[in-house]
Amino acid sequence: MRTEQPKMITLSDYRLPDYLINETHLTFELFEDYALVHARLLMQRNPHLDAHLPLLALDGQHLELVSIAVDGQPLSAVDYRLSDSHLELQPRQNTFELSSTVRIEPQKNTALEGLYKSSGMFCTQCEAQGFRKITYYLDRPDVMSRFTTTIHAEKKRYPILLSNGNPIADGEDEHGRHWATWEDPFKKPAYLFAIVAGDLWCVEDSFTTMSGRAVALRIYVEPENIDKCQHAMDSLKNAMRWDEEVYGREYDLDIFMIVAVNDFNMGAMENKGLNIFNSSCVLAKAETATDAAHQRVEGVVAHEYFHNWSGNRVTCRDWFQLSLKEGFTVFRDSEFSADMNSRVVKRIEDVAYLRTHQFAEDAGPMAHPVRPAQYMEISNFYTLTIYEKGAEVVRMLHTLLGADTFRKGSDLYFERHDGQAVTCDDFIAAMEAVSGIDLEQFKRWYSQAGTPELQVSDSYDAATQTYQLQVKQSCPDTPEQSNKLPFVIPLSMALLNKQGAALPLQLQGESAAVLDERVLSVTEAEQTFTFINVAEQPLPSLLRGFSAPVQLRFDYSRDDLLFLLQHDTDGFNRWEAGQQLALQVLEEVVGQIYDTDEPMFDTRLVDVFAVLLQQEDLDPAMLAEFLALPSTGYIIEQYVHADPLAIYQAREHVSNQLAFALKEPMLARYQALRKASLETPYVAQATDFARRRLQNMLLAYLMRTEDLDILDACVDQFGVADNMTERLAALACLVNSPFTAETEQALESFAERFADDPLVMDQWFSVQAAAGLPNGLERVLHLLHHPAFSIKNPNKVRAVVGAFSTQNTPNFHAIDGSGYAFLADKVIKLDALNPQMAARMLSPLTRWQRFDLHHQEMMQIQLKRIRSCNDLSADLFEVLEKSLAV
Ligand code: B3K
Ligand code: ZN
Repeated sequence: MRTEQPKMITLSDYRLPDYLINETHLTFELFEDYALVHARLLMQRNPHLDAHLPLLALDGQHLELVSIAVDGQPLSAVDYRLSDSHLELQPRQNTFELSSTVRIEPQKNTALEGLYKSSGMFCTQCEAQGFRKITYYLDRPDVMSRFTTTIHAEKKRYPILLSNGNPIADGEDEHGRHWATWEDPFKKPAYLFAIVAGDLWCVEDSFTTMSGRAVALRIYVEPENIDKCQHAMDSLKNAMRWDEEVYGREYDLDIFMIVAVNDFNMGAMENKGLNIFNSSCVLAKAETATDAAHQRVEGVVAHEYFHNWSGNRVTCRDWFQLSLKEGFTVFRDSEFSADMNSRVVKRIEDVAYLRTHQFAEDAGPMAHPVRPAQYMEISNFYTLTIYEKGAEVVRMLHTLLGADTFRKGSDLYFERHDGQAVTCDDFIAAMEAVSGIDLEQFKRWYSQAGTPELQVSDSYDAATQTYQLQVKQSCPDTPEQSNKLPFVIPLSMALLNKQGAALPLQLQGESAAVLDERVLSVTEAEQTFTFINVAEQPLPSLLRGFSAPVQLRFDYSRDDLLFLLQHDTDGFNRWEAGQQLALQVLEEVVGQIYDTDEPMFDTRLVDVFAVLLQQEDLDPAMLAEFLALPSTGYIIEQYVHADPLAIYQAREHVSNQLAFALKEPMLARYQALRKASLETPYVAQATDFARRRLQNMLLAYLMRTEDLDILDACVDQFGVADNMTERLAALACLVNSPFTAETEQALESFAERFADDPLVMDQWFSVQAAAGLPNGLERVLHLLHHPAFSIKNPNKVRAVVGAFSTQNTPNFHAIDGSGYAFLADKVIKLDALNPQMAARMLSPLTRWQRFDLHHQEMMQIQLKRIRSCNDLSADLFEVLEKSLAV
C-alpha cells in the first residue's frame, strides 16, 4: 500500500514559468563513490509576467545540498526551505545568479534516471524529469537555457568526457584527473541535457550538409564492440541526407555523437548533439544481430536524429504535448524506413503492431488521448498511444493535406517556432495556415481516447448505375470519457471490377471522375457516399494503406476476401484481406477446439496459400507477410472476452494443418532460398531481409511436421549460418520442437559461443522464455539463475520476463494462474530497483478485462496482491490504481 497519494497533474492547470534560466553553467566532479555537481544559474523573473517576485521553487530529488548562494552571498538554512521534491527561496531581484553544490550517488542509482553508472561508465537519462536528480533546477520543458558543462574525472578510468554541443577546452588536473568543457550554443530544456564519462572507443565519419558544412560523426562504444558500429553509422548518414531532402532540415552543430550503454530503460535518447542509446539499438553486425535488429537500429538512429528538429529545436511546452515530438518523429522515422526498405512491408509491420498493441491499450484501463488531460507519473505516458497512434494522427494529416502541402506546413511550423516550446495546437495551426483547411474537428484525435469503429455497408443499383457506401462511425467509451463526437477519418478507397481493375470514381455532384483511388473524408456519425456511372457491381477496397487508425467493419464474404487477396491493387489491402480471411478461419476453429481433436477448418486457406507459393513473380517479402497468420495477440483483441488458451491451440492447429498440407511446395521453396542464402554474403537490405524472412518462416512451418530430414536441415542451418537471422530462427524452431537432444545441444553451443556478448545472450534468453511447450515457467525460473541474467539490467528483464509475459501465451496464461503470479513477483522485486521498468512490465496484467472470467479473476488477484505491498513507487501505483478502478 501507499499511504501518500501521488499528485495528479492537470493540463488545464498549466501556467507560464515564474522564472527563466538564461544560462546554466555546470561542473561535475565524478568520483568512485559519489559525485559533486556545481551549478551556476543566471536567472530572471519571467518578463511575460507581472513584476512582483513570487517564491522560487526549484525541483530537486535525492540531492544532498552542500552549499547555496545568491549573487555570491552564501545562504543559511533560514533563507530557504528544503523538501523531498523542492528547494524554495524568495528572490529579491529581477535577475540574479543562483549557485549551488549538491552531492549525489550515481553508483547507487538503479532507477537509471538522472546520473548513473552503466558497465563502469557514467551516463545520464534526463527525460522526462531526471535532471532534478542531478541538481536543483526548473525541470520543465518550457524553461530553455544555454548550457556550459565541465566534467572532471580520473583520466585512466574515464578518458572520454562528453556533453552536449561543441568541445571548447580541456586539460589536466592533479592526481591523475582531467577535465573537459562543452558548450551548447542552442537553448534547450533540461531534459535534453547529457554527460558521459568512460573508457570508450569511437568510430568516426563525417557528413557534409546541404549548405556545405562538415559535421563530425562519432559513435562511442566499449572497445569490444568497435566492429558493430558500421550499420548505425550508415543509417545515421542516410537519415541526415533524408531529412535534408524530404523536410529541408539541416544539422546544426559541428559534431554529432552517439554513445552506446548497456543499461537503459528505453531504446535511446535524443540529447542535443549527444544521443545516448541502449546498446541494442546501435550495435549490429551480421554474426550477432538479426535482420530485425538491423532494421531497429536503422529506425532508432533515424528517430533520435530527426528529434534534433522535431523535439529539440522546436520542443514541447509541457509533457501533455509529448506526442507533438514523439508522434511526429515516429511518423518521420517510419517514412524514412519505408524509403530505405519496402514501403508496403513497413506499413504492414507498423499496422500489425499498432492493432495488436495500441488498440489493446486504447481498449483497456490505461486508455488515454494522444494529448492526455492528466497524469500522476509522466514516465507512464511514454505509451503506444503517444508514439504510435500519435504518428497515425500525423499520417492522417499528411493524407488529408497531400505531401506537398504537408511539407509546407512542417516548414512553417519549424520556421515559426524555432527555439520555442510549443503545443500540439501550434502544429495544427501551421498545417491550417498552409492548407486553408479548418482542422478544428480533426483535433478531436488529440483529445478523445479509444479506437473508432467504422461500419461500412454498400448497395448497387444497376438501373441507375449508382453505387453507395453507407458509413457509420462510433467510438467506445474509455475511462473518464463517454459520448465521443465524430472524428475526421480519411477513408482511402477504390472500387474493383471483376477483373480486379480499379473503376473511375465519380461522386454525385462531381463533373468528372477521379482515377483509381481517392480519399473520402468521413466527418459525421453517419454519412453516405454515392458514386455515379458505375457500370457494374464493384467490390470495394476500403481503408487502403490503413489510412486511419480505426476498426473497419465491412461484411466481406470469404470469396470476396480471396479475390482481394489475389487482385487488390493496394499491397496493404491484399495482405489485409488475407489476414481477415485467416482470422475468420481461426475463429471458427477456436469455437470447436475444446469439442474435438479434429476441428474442421476452411481449406480454402490452404488452397490460396498453395497458389501463392507457386507464384514465381510474387515478392518474397509479400509472400512471407501473406503466410504469417495473425498473431495470438491480435486474435485475442478480436474478442470481447478471449480464452487465450483456446486461441493459442487453434492457431497451433491451423499452423500444423497448413504445414502438413503444404509440406512439399514449402520444402522446395525453403531449399531454394536456403541455397541462395548460402551463396550470398550477408547484406542488410530489403531484398535480403525478405529472402531470409520467407526462408525462416517456411522452416518454422516445416518443423511442425517433425520430419527428420527437416530436422537435419534445421540443425544444419543453425550450425552453418554466417548470420544471426538464420541461426536464431533455426534455434527458435528447435526450442519449440519435441527434439530435446538437438535443442539442448544447440542451446549449449550457442551460449558457449556468445557468452561474452550480452546482446546475443538476450536473444538466447528470449527465444527460450517465449517457447510455448509445457513447463515453460519452470524453464524461465531456471533462466533467472543463469549467471548472465541480472534483474538490474532492463534488456535482460525484457528478454526473460517480458518475452515470457508477452509472447508465451500458453504458459503465461496457464490455467492455474502461475504465470501471472510469476510476473507479479518480478514486478514487486523490480519496483524497489527501477520503478519505470516495473510499471512497464506490469502492462500484460492491466489488460485483464479482455479475457474470460477465469483469467480475469486470476489477473486481478495478482494486481491486488501487488497493490497490498508497502512502499510502491508512484509509477506502479498509478498503473495499479487505473487498472483496478474499472
Ligand atoms: N525521448 C526518448 C524517451 C525518453 C523516455 C524517458 N522515460 C526516446 C525517444 O522517444 O526518442
Ligand atoms: Zn522519440
